[in-house]
Amino acid sequence: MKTLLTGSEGLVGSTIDAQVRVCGRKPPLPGYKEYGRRWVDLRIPKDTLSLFHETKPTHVIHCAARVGGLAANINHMGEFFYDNMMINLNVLEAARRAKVKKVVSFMSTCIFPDDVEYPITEDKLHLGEPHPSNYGYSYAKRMVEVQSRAYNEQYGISVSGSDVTFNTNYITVAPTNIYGPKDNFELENSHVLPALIHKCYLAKKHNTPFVVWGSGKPLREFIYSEDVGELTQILLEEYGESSPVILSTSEEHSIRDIVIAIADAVDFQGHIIYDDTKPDGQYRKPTCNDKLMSIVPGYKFTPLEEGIQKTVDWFIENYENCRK
Ligand code: GFB
Repeated sequence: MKTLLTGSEGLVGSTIDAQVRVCGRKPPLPGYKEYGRRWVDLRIPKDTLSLFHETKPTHVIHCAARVGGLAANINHMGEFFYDNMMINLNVLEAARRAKVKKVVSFMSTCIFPDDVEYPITEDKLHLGEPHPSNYGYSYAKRMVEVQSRAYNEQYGISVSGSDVTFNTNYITVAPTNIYGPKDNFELENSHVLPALIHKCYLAKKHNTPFVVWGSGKPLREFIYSEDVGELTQILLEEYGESSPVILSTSEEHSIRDIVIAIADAVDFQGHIIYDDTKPDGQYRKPTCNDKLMSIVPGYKFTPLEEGIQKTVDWFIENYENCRK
């Protein structure tokens, strides 16, 4: 099994990279010809094809994407659509041409319809418009599920006489809000949890108020990056259906709950302000994780307080060099 990991520098990719042996980005792995590490622009078809031609993986964990929080999605709607469409089209087509058996591609729970009966389940993916704050990203990500399903249908199995060959078995996962060490902690364009950790750290350092966007009332489900890494490996090896799997704790927390947990973890005693000139975005997107739990019964998720403390400790320890 030779696994190519795309997006290995990102939050999920770097976590998985630390957890599993991957090829295609580290020279050399035992039993694998030396392959120099180079950054590949996966939006360019020929560069993506040559990456697969050179690394010849049997499996792909496809984490690479153009991602960002609420503000980034609102301000870069067209780029988020184009970049993610090109990355996904190129990676899956290059995988197919390189005869890759298994690909697991990442979507997200924010791409599900905004007006849908809750809780969100995998079968509701295409039952309506995504939230207006991130429809560019959402439609591009939904297409990776369509492309995976279409490839499995056309190329999945080939029969000649009595011989049956299993070819593409491409699956998709839809994690809820992922957080953890090695995230992007940039103040304007990152996701809520890392952005608030950075803001709380600066508020404590400069004795200024800790400013939170919106009302703090919206609800979110959070999953720790190391749990996503473990679950992805299990699904890569044990799950083979075309329909997606939601990766979620299915535990909702208000933004205010998160603010309090972060203030505790940073030991911030100062003033907290909710800036209602900033958007709340989607009010909630509660998910049902029954399908995931049927595949990994009894899986123990990292408790939110523990994950936040680990992330805060990592951020403070790596403040000089982390993405911020
Ligand atoms: O992670 P986030 O930016 O995006 O969270 P989504 C936005 C929520 O956090 C809104 C509140 O309710 C914001 O009002 N919030 C409060 C903040 N303070 C801040 C802050 O300083 N920064 C940010 N960013 N938010 C994401 C998608 O949607 O869902 C991702 O953008 C991904 O691509 C993820 O799919 C699952 O949670 O709204």
